[in-house]
Amino acid sequence: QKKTDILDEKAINRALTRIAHEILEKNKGGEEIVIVGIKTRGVPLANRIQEKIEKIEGLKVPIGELDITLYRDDLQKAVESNEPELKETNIPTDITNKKVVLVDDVLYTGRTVRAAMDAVMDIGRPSQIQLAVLVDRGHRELPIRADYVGKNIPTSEQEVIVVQLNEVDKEELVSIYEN
Ligand code: 3GP
Ligand code: 5GP
Ligand code: MG
Repeated sequence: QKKTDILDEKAINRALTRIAHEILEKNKGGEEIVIVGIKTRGVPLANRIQEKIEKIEGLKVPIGELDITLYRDDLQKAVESNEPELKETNIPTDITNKKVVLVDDVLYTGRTVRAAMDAVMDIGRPSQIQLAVLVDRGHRELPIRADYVGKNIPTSEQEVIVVQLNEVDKEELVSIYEN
C-alpha cells in the first residue's frame, strides 16, 4: 500500500533538466554522447533527456535502447536471486569512442546496469560508460554507482518505488509503497 509521494510532475521535470545540464557539463558538451535507455521506463526518460539537451545546446544526441529482463528459472524464487539478462538491443549508431550514458528509472542492486554494461561492451568499444537514474533506492550488491541521480531515496528491502511516467502509465508520479 502507498506510503508517500516523492516526486510529482514538476519535480521529475526539474530533476531531468538538472541531469541534462550535468551531462553537458561533465562531458564538455554533447558531441561524444550516445544516450541509451533501459526498457521500459528508462526509454522515455532517455528521450526526455535528449530533448532537453537539444533545447539547451541545439544538438540532437543519438539515442538507443536496451531491453534487460529478469531471467527467472523459478518464478517462486526471490527476485534478487535471479540474474537480469539482455533480451534486445537497439542502438542504431556506432558507439566506438563515444561516451554512452545509460538511463534507468530506479537503481537498486545494480545487476540490471551490470547486464547493460555487458551488452554495450558486446556491440562496441565506448570510451566511457556513465549512468543516469531518476531514483537511487540503495541496496547495491555490486560496486556500481550512478553519475547522475534525480533523487536518492533510502528504502528498506520491503519498500518498492513506483515510477509512473505519462508515456507508459498516463500518470506522472514517483511514490513509495510498502509490501
Ligand atoms: P520498468 O521496466 O519500467 O523499469 O521489472 C518490471 C517492472 O517492475 C519495472 O518497470 C519496475 O518499475 C517494476 N519493479 C518494481 N520493483 C522492482 C524490483 O525490485 N525489481 C525489478 N526488476 N523491477 C521492479
Ligand atoms: P537492479 O538491477 O539495480 O536491482 O534494479 C534495477 C531495475 O529494476 C530497474 O530497471 C528498475 O526499474 C527495477 N527496480 C528495482 N527496484 C525497483 C523499485 O523499487 N521500483 C521500481 N519502479 N523499479 C525497480
Ligand atoms: Mg527500469
